[in-house]
Amino acid sequence: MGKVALITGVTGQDGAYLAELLLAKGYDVHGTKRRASSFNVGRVDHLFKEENGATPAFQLHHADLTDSTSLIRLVQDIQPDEIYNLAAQSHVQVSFETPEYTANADGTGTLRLLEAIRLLKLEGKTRFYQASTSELYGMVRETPQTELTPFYPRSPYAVAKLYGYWITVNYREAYGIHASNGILFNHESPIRGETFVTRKITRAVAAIEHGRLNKLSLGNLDARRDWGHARDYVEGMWRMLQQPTGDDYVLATGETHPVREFVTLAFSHIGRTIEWVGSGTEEKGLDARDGTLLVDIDPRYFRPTEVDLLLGNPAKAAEKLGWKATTPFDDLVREMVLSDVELLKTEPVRYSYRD
Ligand code: NDP
Ligand code: GDR
Repeated sequence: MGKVALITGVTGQDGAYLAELLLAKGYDVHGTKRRASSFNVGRVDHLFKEENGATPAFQLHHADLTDSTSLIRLVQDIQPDEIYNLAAQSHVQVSFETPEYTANADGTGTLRLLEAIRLLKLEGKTRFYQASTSELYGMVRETPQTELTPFYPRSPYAVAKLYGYWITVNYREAYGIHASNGILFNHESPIRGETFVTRKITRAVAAIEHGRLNKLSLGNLDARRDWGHARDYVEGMWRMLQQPTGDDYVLATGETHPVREFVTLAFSHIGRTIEWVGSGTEEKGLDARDGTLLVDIDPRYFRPTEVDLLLGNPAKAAEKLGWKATTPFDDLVREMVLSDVELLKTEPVRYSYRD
């Protein structure tokens, strides 16, 4: 019998990559989806297979992290060997607008899953992965950031994730659950959510290339992030749960780049060179050839409190898990731009290349 995994948030970026990885390893994979008024399983559609009457290796179930009963019932039915808790209201800026919901889903939601393991007496069987985040570091205290760097969250999202982090540690220590936190730095891909800055940039660059958009509007160009590829990071999640005991690990590339650099590089892949002029909210990115305005600043996208600099040290994951990020920054940006240029050839025109 192969192993059985439950992935909450399987319809998101990481869920899709992780499901693919686990299916390739012979797991039976169960994922959660939320009821929505439109089709929302596009990222995992290709994982469904006709099984000629046999139980499919990939199955979806309705559940919500804010609904204990749905989680308990699911864990009871599935009896998973591994739970990957990836579900979350994952957008930092949106968390300032929906702080209570974010706390409920991202903070208390983690507790609900851990309690399901405990109530069902699965402490000795079910291993647990919590999607923790470099946003926990928030205000810069030291760089590069390690598992020992103190946390100072700077958004309702990060504060909710702080609860998720510590309740995972607590259930490991109190009840002996094999529970691990992956403190993951930003990771991106061609299926990254369209409102995170990298994908917003690559979609806008593609839209400009196809003549569908004139300019890209962004917020803070000075923020620096340690950006890796999601495919590498889901491998790290799996490796954490294969260890003899639960623990906490940073997954990062060990390189940091400002948003401005991502933009410049992305435009270079459609043959446009950006010349940056002005500063602060007056900064603009012009086409170096003819001065066309390609990038401007919209204060709407600034956050009430910002995380200025993220740079991770993945030495522990390298030593204990044999893990390392394998995708160079340049390759990541190129892959995302080329994918969006291709996608927008056939995507119906959308007027919302912003946000
Ligand atoms: P996405 O936003 O792409 O996916 C989030 C998933 O959670 C989606 O499947 C979403 O469903 C689901 N979800 C949201 N709210 C609920 C809820 N209340 N109940 C059940 N499901 C819910 O995120 P990523 O794949 O990028 O990230 C995965 C996890 O890792 C998240 O927890 C995120 O906070 C964390 N993380 C991500 C990093 C990154 O750089 N990507 C870095 C560090 C941590 P739907 O599709 O219906 O919206
Ligand atoms: P982040 O990702 O907040 O790091 O959280 P995001 O891509 O949203 O922002 C990165 C940085 O870019 C700046 N920025 C903008 N961001 C967005 N979304 N839109 C803009 O127009 C824009 N302009 C500038 C932001 O201010 C920020 O500094 C992601 C999420 O995946 C979290 O779930 C995860 O925990 C962390 O990464 C690690």
